Amino acid sequence: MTAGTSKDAVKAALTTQALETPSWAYGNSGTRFKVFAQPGVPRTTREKLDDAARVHAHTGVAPTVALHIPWDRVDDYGALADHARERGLRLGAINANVFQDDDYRLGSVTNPDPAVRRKAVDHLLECVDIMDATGSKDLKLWFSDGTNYPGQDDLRDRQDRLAEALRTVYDRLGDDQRMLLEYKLFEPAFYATDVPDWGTAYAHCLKLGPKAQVVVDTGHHAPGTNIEFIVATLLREGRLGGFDFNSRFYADDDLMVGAADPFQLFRIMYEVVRGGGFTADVAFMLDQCHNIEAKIPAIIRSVMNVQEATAKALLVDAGALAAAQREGDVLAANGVLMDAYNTDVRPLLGEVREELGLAPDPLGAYDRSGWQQQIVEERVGGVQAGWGA
Ligand code: PSV
Ligand code: MN
Repeated sequence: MTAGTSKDAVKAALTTQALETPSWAYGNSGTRFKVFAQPGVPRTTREKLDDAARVHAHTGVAPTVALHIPWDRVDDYGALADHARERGLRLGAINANVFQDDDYRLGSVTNPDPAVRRKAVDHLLECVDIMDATGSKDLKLWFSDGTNYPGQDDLRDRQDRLAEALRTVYDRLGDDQRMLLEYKLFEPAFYATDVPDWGTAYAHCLKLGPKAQVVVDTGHHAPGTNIEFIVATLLREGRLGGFDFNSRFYADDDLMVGAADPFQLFRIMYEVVRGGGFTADVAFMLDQCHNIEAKIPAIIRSVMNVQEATAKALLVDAGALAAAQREGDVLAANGVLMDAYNTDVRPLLGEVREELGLAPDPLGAYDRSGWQQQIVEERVGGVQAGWGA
C-alpha cells in the first residue's frame, strides 16, 4: 500500500488493519496517588478476553490481545488460547514484567547482583516458554532499570549486563519469534535509564540480529520529540517492530491514543504508510490505562482514532506531494499533507465497517449491546484485575 491510492484501495487496506489491545487496559488502573475501581471490571484474564472480544466485535480490527506476565499468569496457556479463539481472538505479544519485585530495586537485568540478573533472565525465558504455548510471536521487553543518582552504578557496566541478558533471551527465540525492545526516557529511574531512547534500543537490536526489533511507545519521549522521524528511520533500517500507542500531555500519561495530539498520530501513520510499514511486520499495539473513563468504550475510541489517522495517511496524494517536493514548493507540499489530514474520514470508515457487516458507529453499537450492564450485574465478588494482579 502506498499513500494516495484510490478510495477502494484505502478501504481495502483499512479492512485488513489489525490493532492489538492490552489485557491490562481492561483492568483497574490509576496514578501513584489512587486507583479508582470500576464496576464490571474483569477478575480474570479470561474475562479480560471476553471484554476484548467486544472491542473486536464492534470494530472488526482488534483481533489480538497482549498479555502481561505475571498479571495474566494462568495454569494452562493452551486453554487460554482456546478461550481466545472461541471468541474470535488470538493471544498477541507477551509482555515481560521485571519491574515489580523488591529484588529489582537496583535494576533487573542490569542489577549489580548476578543472582538478581539471573532471576530476571529466568523470567524472560519463562515468557518465551509461554509464547510457545500461546502461539504468540512477540516478546515485548521494557526495563525499568536505571539509576537515580550520578555515581550510583557504572553506566557502561550496566550496558554490558543488559547486552548479555538480551543475548541469552535472543538465542532462546524460535524461528518465528521476535524480541521487541522498548525504550523510555525516564521513570521510574530519574537520573539515567538503561534503555532511554531509540538509539540505545537500536544499537542493542543491531548487535543481536534481525529478530530483535525496536518498539516505539508514543508516550516515552521528551516533549517536542519528532516521533515520526524516529519511525521513518527505524522503518528505513528494517528495525521497527511495533508501536505501543497512547497519548501524553506531560510524561508517560497512557491516555487514549490520538486524544492529546491527533495530528501527531497522523504524521506517524503517514511515515508508516510511506515506509511500507502498514503491510510489513509492524505490530500496532495499544498500551493504555483508562483510569477515570469507562474502559471498553475508551479502547473502542482508541481503535477508531488509530483508524482515522491511518485513513488520512492513506489518503495523502503521494504523486502531488512528490511533485511539490521536487519543485521545492513548500506551501503546496504542506498543503497536500494538510488536505489529507483535514479530510473527514468518518463516513469512509462507516462504509468500511458496513462492508465488514458491522454497525458504522462502534460506540453506539457497544452501548446498544447491553454488555456493560451485563458485566456490572454479573461480575460481583472476587478480586478485580488491576496493576499487579
Ligand atoms: C512502561 O511504561 C510500559 O510502557 C511498558 O510497555 C510496560 O510493559 C507497560 O508500560 C505497562 O503498562
Ligand atoms: Mn509501553
